[in-house]
Parts: sequence; C-alpha cells; structure tokens
Amino acid sequence: MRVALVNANRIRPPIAPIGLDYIAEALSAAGHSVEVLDLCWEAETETAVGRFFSGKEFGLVGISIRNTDDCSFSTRESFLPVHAGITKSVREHSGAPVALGGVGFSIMPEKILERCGADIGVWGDGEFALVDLATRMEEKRNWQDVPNLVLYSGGKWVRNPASFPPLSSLPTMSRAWVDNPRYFREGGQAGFETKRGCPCLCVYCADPVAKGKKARLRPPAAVACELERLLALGIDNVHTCDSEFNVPESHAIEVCDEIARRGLGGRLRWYAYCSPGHFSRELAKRIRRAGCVGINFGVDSGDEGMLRRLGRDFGPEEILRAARLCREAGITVMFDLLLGSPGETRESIVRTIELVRKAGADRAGIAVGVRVYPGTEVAGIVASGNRKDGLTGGEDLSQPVFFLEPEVAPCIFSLLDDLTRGDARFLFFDPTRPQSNYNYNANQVLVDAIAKGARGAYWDILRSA
Ligand code: B12
Repeated sequence: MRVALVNANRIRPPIAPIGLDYIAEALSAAGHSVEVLDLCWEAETETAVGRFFSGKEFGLVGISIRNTDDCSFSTRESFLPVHAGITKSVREHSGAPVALGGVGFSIMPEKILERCGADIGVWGDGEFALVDLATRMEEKRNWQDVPNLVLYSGGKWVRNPASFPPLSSLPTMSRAWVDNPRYFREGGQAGFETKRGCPCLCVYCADPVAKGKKARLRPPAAVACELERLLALGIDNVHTCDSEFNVPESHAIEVCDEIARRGLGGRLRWYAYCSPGHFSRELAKRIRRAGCVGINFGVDSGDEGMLRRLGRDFGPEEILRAARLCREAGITVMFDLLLGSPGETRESIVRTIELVRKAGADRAGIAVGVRVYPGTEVAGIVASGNRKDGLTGGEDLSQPVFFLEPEVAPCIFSLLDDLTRGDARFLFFDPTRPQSNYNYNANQVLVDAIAKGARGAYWDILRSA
C-alpha cells in the first residue's frame, strides 16, 4: 500500500521525528511504499499539504503528534490547534483514512481524535500496528481489531487491547526516512532509543501512560548498528530517547559495552536521561567509556518527604552519590527539578536548592508546576482529594493544565529568585530571561548557537551560549 507519513512538529530548534523514521522503516520492510511530508521544514502548512498530496493517491495517511503542548507553566502553549489544522488540510487534499499516533497523542488519544477529527489512532508503538493496519486494508481484510488501535465505535472512541511484540523484531533502522543531517545542522543532535516503557512509579509522569509500564529492551547490537548509521550520516552528537537510560541498569551496561566494543565511544558524544536511583560506579565508568558526556538526572526534589510523595525510589543521598560518580568519571551533570507539586513547602524548596549546590551539579533546570496528565496519579489526587485549589488552566487535561501547591504559589517565584540570584547554573522555563531559558520550544538562543556550530544536549549548549 502507498502510505503517507506526516510530521506535525514545527518546534524550533527542530528535533527529528525519530518515531516516523522508525515507522517508515517498518512499513517499507513489510513491502509498503512510504512517502514522508515533514512539515517542520515548510513555511506554511496548508500550502505544503496541498502540494504534497496533489495528484497522488494514498491508501493511508499517518500523522505524528509528539507534543500536545510545551508543558511549561509560564507559557502554556497548546499545539492542538495546529495539529487540528494540519489534520483538516490533509482531509481536504486526500480521501485516504487518516490515522494519528505519537507519544503526546498516546497520553490522551480519545481527546485528540475528537479535537482533530481523524478516523483512527494508534496508542503506543507505531511500527507493528500501522504495518498490520496497512496490510489488512490493502488486502481488504477486517482491520477493526488491530491491537493498539483507537477507533470510533458505538458512538464513542474505544481502544483495542494493546500488544507488545518484542523490540528485537524491529527491522534494522537506516535512519534515512527523514532528513537527519539537516536536523543535525539546525537542531544540533539526533535521538536514539534503547528501550520503551517505564516501570517507575513517579506520580506525575505520562511515560507509562503513553508507552506502557514495563521496560521493553532493544538488543544492544541493534542500538549500536543504528549509532554507526548515524555516524555514517555525519551525526556524532546524540541523545537517548528512553524514559530512563539506566532502568534497568544491567541493560544500560550491556548497551554501553556494545558501543565501546565497536570502538564508537571515541567518535560519539552522547547524552542520557538517567535516574539517580540506579546509578552505580560501574555504570559511570562504562557509560563514559561508551562516549556519554552528559547526564540529565530526573531529580525533582532534594527533600526526602517530597521525593517519597512524588513516588521516587531514591533519596537525597543517592542524588549526591550519582553526581559524585559522574564528576569522578568526567561526565557533566544536569538536574531536572520539579517544584510545586502536592505537599511542597517553602522548606522543601530551600532544601532542594541546597542539594543542587551540595551535589555540585553543572546545571539545574527548574520547572515550576506539575503538568497534570490524564491517567497519572497526580490527576487522581487532584480529582479525588479535593485539590482543585491548585489547578491553573481549567479541568480539561488535553489543555496545558498545571497543579501548583497553593501553600507555595504566592511566594515560589520570588523565593527562587532569592535563592538562585547570580548563580548561572540555574535554568528556568522563562522566555523573558533568554540566556537561562530551558524551554526548548521557540528558543532563539539555542537556534543561534546551533547555527554557529554548537552541538549536543540543549542544557549543555546553553552552558556555553
Ligand atoms: C528524548 C526526549 C526529548 C529530547 C529529544 C532528543 C532527541 N534528539 O530526540 C529533548 C530534550 C530535546 C526533548 C525536548 C522536548 N520535549 Co521531550 N521527550 C523526549 C522523550 C523522553 C523521548 C521522545 C522520543 O523520541 N521517543 C522515541 C520515539 C521512537 O518514540 P515516539 O516518538 O513515541 O514514536 C513512537 C510512537 O509514539 C508511535 N508514533 C509516533 N508517531 C506516530 C505516527 C503515527 C501515524 C502512528 C500510528 C504512530 C506514531 O510510533 C513510534 C515508534 O514506536 C519523550 C518521553 C518518552 N518517553 O517518549 C519526551 C516528551 C516527548 N517530550 C516532551 C516535551 C514537552 C518536550 C518539549 C516541548 C519540552 C520543552 N518545552 O522544552 C521539547 C520539545 C522539543 C521538540 N522540538 O519537539 C513531552 C511531550 C508531552 C506532551 N504532552 O506533549 C514528553 C512526552 C515527555 C513528558 N512526559 O512530558 N525531549
């Protein structure tokens, strides 16, 4: 079948749609013919859609929705109007069924389908479901029971049961379906994935909602082959696309060893999201030997009680230890903090900032307010625990809705100003302070630095911009 895949992500600096790259590979490996419309590179979406579909007949169109919004309390920009506009244009220019998918989409498929007006959706992995769908449609077989499909039936959107085929059954990824070299020139990095899904129990996190609660591992050899492919394309700065690279730690070590065994460690500079809770001296040594130069730890808080409330499986001691091990191994450290969730106090904020200093983190990004996602424990706490007092942005969770603990809401921004004044290590979601703004949506400081040759994780580029 002839399938069109559309990337709807137009954020700057641009991040390559690795999900579409993978799906295109899987469709092609199954014998389908694929064409990609990457709206990231187009000045205007409607004209580009019209031009792309003109004179072509597709059997199926897939649109990728990575981000529903910028997840920033201070800007709260929703991308759903843009996605709805793109879906509408596609429908005007093509008679083929339109399927939506992507990580942002998978957090709230029914709401987005309703809002965008597509025919069907795919929750979670796209490679298996979309191939199955295209094949069955082409062979005119029943496709309504394809696993992971979200479809309109009996007057409402319903989800078919999910299936999780092993990731070892994915084809070798050529990374040739989107213009990765251009993304590298203008976006400063490429992504790579070593696993999917997350077993962690963080109360606010949408990753288990969108990807499943179990870590599904890719064979280390498949990961290393893909990195070789990126290097062959001239791309030598990459970032993991796992929820946490070191969960489980044993698989992280196997991946590092395979990368090092192939001699890629000296040719690559890479960055990872890691949990401070599963980070041993052994991993620090091996991850560095494999070419990892920077780790972004999802620390959230430096306060024992808050970490417990957030569902984290580590405490301040593990955070300090992870940072120390990285320093010893020569790895740059970024802490991601999340302040203002239920139970936050002035004291817990003070302790968190103190911990960043004590740990000697190179950078610490401070997100204020928790984006409330459907299906998370925080959404349950807000709904059932009479905590609507902390909500900003209404109650429709497909909109950028945030919880900020009323106890600290009146003082949090001035308190953070006082605690971090003059300390360039702290980054904020604040476009009014461009040099320390770590909202990666519409970030001109990053765009300019990358144009001048900066490469790597954005927090690391901001360090020297
Ligand atoms: C790594 C990462 C980053 C890295 C990217 C590094 C890189 N070079 O790729 C960095 C740090 C740059 C980053 C930045 C941002 N990120 Co980010 N990021 C991630 C992360 C961890 C992985 C995304 C990824 O690439 N996954 C791997 C690919 C293979 O999976 P996938 O995209 O989901 O695709 C699969 C399926 O979804 C599906 N699929 C995809 N498209 C389609 C299409 C169709 C038709 C079908 C059927 C299926 C399908 O099939 C694919 C293969 O199985 C996710 C969380 C997560 N665990 O996914 C957050 C995540 C996507 N990011 C998020 C956000 C908010 C952002 C920022 C907007 C933050 C900000 N304000 O700065 C920016 C936006 C950047 C941009 N230009 O888009 C949110 C989005 C939430 C939402 N509601 O929209 C997420 C979900 C994290 C979270 N839980 O909050 N991010």
